[in-house]
Amino acid sequence: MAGKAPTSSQDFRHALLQHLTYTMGKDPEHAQFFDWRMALSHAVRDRIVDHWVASTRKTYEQDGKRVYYLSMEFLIGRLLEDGIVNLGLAEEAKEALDSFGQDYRTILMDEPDAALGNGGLGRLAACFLDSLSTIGCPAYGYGIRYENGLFKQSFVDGRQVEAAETWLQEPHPWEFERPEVRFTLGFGGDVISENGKTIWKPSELIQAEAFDTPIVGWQGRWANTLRLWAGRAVDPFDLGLFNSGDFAAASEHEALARSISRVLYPEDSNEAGKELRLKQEYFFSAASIRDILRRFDSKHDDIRLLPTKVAIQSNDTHPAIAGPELLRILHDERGLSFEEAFDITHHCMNYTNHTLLPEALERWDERLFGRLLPRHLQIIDRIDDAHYKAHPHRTLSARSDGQVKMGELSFMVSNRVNGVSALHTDLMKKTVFKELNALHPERIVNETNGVTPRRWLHSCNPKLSSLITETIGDEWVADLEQLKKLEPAIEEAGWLERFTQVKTDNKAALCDYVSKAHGINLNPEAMFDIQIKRMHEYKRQHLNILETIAHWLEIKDNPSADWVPRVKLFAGKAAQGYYFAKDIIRLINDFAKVANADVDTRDVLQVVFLPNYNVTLAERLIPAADLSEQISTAGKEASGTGNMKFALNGALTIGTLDGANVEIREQVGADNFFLFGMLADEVMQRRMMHDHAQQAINADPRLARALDALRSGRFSPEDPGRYTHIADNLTWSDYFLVCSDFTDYWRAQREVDQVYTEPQKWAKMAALNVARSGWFSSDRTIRGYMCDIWEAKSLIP
Ligand code: Z57
Repeated sequence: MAGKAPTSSQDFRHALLQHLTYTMGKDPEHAQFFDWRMALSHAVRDRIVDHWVASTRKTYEQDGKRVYYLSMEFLIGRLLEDGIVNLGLAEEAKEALDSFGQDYRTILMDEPDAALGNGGLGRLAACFLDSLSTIGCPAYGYGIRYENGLFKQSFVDGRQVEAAETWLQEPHPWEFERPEVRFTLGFGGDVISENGKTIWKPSELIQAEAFDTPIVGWQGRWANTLRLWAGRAVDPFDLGLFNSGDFAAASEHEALARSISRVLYPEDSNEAGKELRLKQEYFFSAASIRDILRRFDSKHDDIRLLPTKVAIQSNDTHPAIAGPELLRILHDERGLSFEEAFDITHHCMNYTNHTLLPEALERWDERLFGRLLPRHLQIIDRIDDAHYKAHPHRTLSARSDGQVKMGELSFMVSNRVNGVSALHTDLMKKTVFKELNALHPERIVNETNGVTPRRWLHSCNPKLSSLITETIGDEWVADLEQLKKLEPAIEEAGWLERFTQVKTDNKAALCDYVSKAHGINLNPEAMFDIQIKRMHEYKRQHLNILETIAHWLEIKDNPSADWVPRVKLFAGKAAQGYYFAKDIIRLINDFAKVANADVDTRDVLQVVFLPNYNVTLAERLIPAADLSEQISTAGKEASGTGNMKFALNGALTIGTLDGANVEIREQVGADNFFLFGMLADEVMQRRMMHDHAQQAINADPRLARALDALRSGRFSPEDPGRYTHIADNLTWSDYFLVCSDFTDYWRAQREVDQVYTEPQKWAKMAALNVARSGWFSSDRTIRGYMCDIWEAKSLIP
């Protein structure tokens, strides 16, 4: 691949100074962190652009099949370190900054996270972008350029408080505005018939403007584009109104148009159901479809070839309207028959399902849908009719009970539908898509999720990365299965000690950070037990805290016994309106306050809920973890990806047989995994028992005592009734079976304690987790999509 020759550190220093001077207009004497970060970003960006231009040129020349990954979320985090690491510029950058008396890490950490996502689904999209570029698959990510990303979380008296996130307030060096790439899109209006043709006449128009971010892969061999759409007014400013003195009304169009890309909906595994959300979905799907067709048309004049050049992946149902939109353009605007338009659409579209939770499956009221997208509603009916004709015995449809069902719709228009772990795919076939799967048994495939080893090991855990590279060479970074080669080394004299030292150092670094950022001194000798993920009842942070409370009570019974010291760390955001989840946060904070002040227990138990969980915080926490909490109710977590990051960084998992935990346990070995809890089918059985919670409580005095402690008000003396409703919920309803799994969770936790007292054994188990986690690379996942779903090829020779 062409591109600039490898740079010497002198060259890099020069580039940095050039940008500081001519891009930022600053003298080194007066430059702030921000100026240095921008100068460094531009110096790195220049090198990325060389690869990017070369890749784009090659994609056009070869005209291979392109992959289009449509996603409402891309949780990409910081990009500067990513670019530096992927291009191998770390040494040069450090030296260059050093020579100006600037601290490299401080500059890197000055960058705000691009938090254009909520959690797993958005982070998966970001890992996929990294892997697509590393593999050299020609691909575009398409999404929305939210002006405000995921809200910032802080705690006031232990309660979550949300504030707007403003990542674009400072200039963002990674994007290229493309004012020439604009599409006008419509909403509302009527559908009319004109000499046999159906025409949609929208009543409201809006423009989508493209912003491109280059995504460079490992060692710069390839770079793809993340194209994000921003809302713009067709007619931004009304001079007449302005001159008549109505200044606000004069800019109203622009304000309204911009509102479409203003905020990221903060729901995760939960439906938003708002009109603006549906508008966002159509806005970015329709703009992307136009862009895809424009690119195709520039080279081809036979639209029937579209499926040989275009594979579209819908990340969940959020972009599902892309299907009917493509169909509409082919049929209404380009004059293909409905059947042919459907056939072409069907061969381009694919859909990934990420949840079986009924409350997360998108459904739109047909009146709302018909008001915004009248023609699409008709097209959905025709898809339903066609499907019914082909399968007269089918009972479900994309539109029924006054709703448009985006899951069914996505299934019907897609060539492939995939789940995100083996268990999840299996359950998809047995539950939500049972009937559709029987009609189309070849359609559902599994692609177990993965994570990028560049960010989630090499970059976030440099010490472990160095140890691995010293042991087996550096090819593992782009070929993670090579971690297997560590297994013989684990047996060699001294290796496990070095491995343990890395963890110790990482824990010390985390202690340092927590002390500086939050004034809390953690015990670095303790086991670091971490649960970090979105707050949700199915993820059962309350199971964790309940067990912690029970354990604390036991320690208090006998403070001088030989307890295994633990630091329990939590982090995660709750959706603004999810009050139960917010109360669990508050409970953890309230309990932490009591426990951390307790002289009887504080040497062996500390509890901390770190605010504002984001990608950057995950990068600090995961390398320092001893124990990874993956304790969802079996059958509820589609996959999980944090679970993979922990195992890859040498944490042991305590977990249920849910999502990808099943495959992690298979890979690392049952002996190296702390399993507990009911299986997915046992969960379904148990829930039918009307008094499952009371039975569990009656059988386990520790559980009963922990619930009593909640009810006693001792964690909120100023408001003793604060947590009664949580205890009541668990006692009388407990949909997620916290009580029923408590006893076995307790047992597994004591086993964890036991093993932790044998450092050699623990270290070996942890090292085996690293050595056997190679399969969880998102490179493996993307190769699976390329082969089973997209029929796409790498363009790296
Ligand atoms: C989301 O982050 C996930 C599923 C959803 O339906 C929505 Br909406 C958001 C998550 C799953 O909960 C995880 O189990 C999974 O690992 C992740 O998507 C990526 O597949």
